[in-house]
Amino acid sequence: MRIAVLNGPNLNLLGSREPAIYGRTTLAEVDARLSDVARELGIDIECMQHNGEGALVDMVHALRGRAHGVVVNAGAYSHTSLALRDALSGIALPFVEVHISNVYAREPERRHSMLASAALGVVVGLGTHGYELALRGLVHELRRREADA
Ligand code: CA2
Repeated sequence: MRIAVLNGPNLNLLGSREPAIYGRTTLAEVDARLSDVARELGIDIECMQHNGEGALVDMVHALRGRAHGVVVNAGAYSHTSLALRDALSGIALPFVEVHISNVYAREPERRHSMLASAALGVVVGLGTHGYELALRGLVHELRRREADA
């Protein structure tokens, strides 16, 4: 089983700025932790980050036939990008949306997600640990589906 982990704009800055909101863990540390969890679960993961909306759409398209599911923190594009939702829906892979911060406790414009209605699930406000929870939840669900098939 292969899971893709996609991060969107500015998440490359994790750990360096705004620690009160996003914590002190870097994206490289998040990716390293997810690799350990993937090994424990016996799956393959690939972690990617891009700042551009079109590049993220291209990355999603490239997952078709290569991945079984996606963990995605699309950053600010989560709130705006119909294109990204179309891409995720288009490849028809289950995905879990992650937000490090509790977007519902922040500015009103962060309270709506373009992706959530198409997601298998959403993990919000649990810091960078949310990526691990999303990965474990996604793999659990994919294995349940495999067992039912
Ligand atoms: O809470 C999240 O994970 C967000 O997806 C993060 C996005 C924000 O636009 C969403 O509303 C919620 C922002 C990512 C920017 O990350 C930074 C990290 C450190 C310093 C500056 C930005």
